[in-house]
Amino acid sequence: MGDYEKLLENLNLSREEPGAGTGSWLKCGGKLLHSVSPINGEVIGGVYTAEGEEYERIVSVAVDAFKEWRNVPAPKRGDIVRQIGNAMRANKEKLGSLISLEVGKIKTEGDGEVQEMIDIADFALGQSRMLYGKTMHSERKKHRMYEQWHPLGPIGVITAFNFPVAVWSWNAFIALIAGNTVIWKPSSVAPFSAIATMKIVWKVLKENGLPEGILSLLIGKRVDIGEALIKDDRIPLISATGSVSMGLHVSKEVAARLGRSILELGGNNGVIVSPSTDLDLAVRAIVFGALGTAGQRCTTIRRVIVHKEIYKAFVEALIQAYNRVQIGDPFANSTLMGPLINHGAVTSMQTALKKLKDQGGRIVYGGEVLSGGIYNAGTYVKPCICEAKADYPIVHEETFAPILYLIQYRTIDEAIRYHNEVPQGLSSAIFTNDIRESEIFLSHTGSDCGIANVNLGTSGAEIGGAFGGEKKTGGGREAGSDVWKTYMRRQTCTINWSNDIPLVQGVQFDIG
Ligand code: UN1
Repeated sequence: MGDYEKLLENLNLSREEPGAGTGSWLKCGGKLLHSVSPINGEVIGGVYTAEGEEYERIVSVAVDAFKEWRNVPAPKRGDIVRQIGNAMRANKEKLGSLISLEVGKIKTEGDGEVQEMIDIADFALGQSRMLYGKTMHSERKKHRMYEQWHPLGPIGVITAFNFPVAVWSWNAFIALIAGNTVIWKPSSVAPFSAIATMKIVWKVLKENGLPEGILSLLIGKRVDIGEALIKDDRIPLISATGSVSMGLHVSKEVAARLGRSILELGGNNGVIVSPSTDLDLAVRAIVFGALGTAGQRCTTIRRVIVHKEIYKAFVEALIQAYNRVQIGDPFANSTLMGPLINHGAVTSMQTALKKLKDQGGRIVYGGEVLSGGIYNAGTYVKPCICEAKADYPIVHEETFAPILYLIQYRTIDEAIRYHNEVPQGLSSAIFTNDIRESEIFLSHTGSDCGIANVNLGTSGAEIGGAFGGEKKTGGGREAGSDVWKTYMRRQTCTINWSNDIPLVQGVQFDIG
């Protein structure tokens, strides 16, 4: 896993860092939070957590900064994001390594996560010149009507461990070009990735003579800091990524103050494998979809609904492919799957497998916790392939681990019914060479997810589209397309340039 002390040094990180700041660091009164690498269980360093006093300071500085930042013309805001993207380019290798070290994803995925930040920075730069509003023809003579988009305010972004920095950037860079300031509460499992990112972006903001509070960081306990953030009336929008139970709580609290929220919660993504498919292509895509990030993406493939006719051939090909996947040090070139995030994740994988067996399912490959050498960290598992029925309760749950449930089907209608039967609705795919099946899948009676793909897996979405899903996934959308609108305040304007006051809807109100 290389010389990580050197890595920290190259990213200007010390072994102990404060966990809150607005452009410079605050002295934090809270406990020291240790960041532990899942690769070998070693402590990377400690972060002092924020408490109430630091929280107040962060929010008030972000509120003040908003008043200045909203006056910077949108294309100029885009230029700042362009410079941030370039700073990410310059730091891609180092930051990618830190992400791999802290959350255990393989190095190419760690670097890929930084690339995702660069991509959204480029997108946001273009979007900064395209915050278009519509014009309408007024029904009244000599009146003009149009809509415009204004900045919203300081926004709160809560992110999960599995994409410790990219998901922040989808939100932050779009929020920035929209004229908002951003307060980020990252996962407490990946604080160093967040701190390193802040150090890179603050440098750019400082070089441009911008005030503090445009991009802030707040690492602290969910019970105090997280709760304060979601309940705070000064923060008109909260964007949160994480579990369904977390999302339910956030949405209730934000709705209770009539705030706006963007929720990107659990996925339980299914793919349908039709008899017409190119089996080799399907298997290759499914292995990446199921085992990329060790099955810890919200877009991970968890269910494969396979036609009965090709089931046997599919399972054999899949097992052969799983056998070729090397599990181990995420920094080794040959490794395709690193560790799970921590022992808790290993335990919940084992619990899910026990439930599967109790409910009548069968493990056909893997599932065990690995030991010996690097595996002694206790975070490495053999990925698991299981036979299941679509209606098992465990199949309807999202377990954040490399467990793949195989379900057989006979007709395309049955396959789609199985597919849509789970409470979550993030991402989906069909592997088919039959154009009618693919159109059924993409139609309004087909997949009920926010993302629907043909002949590729459910994960690895590009930033250019809107990212998010339906049902218990929360309904939020982040990243590309016209998602920027959620981060802005729409205003409809009517201008009367006549000498009369004509009223609409036939209302007469003549005061003589
Ligand atoms: C997540 O797991 O929360 O589509 C985000 C993907 C990545 C993002 C995943 N681009 O798999």
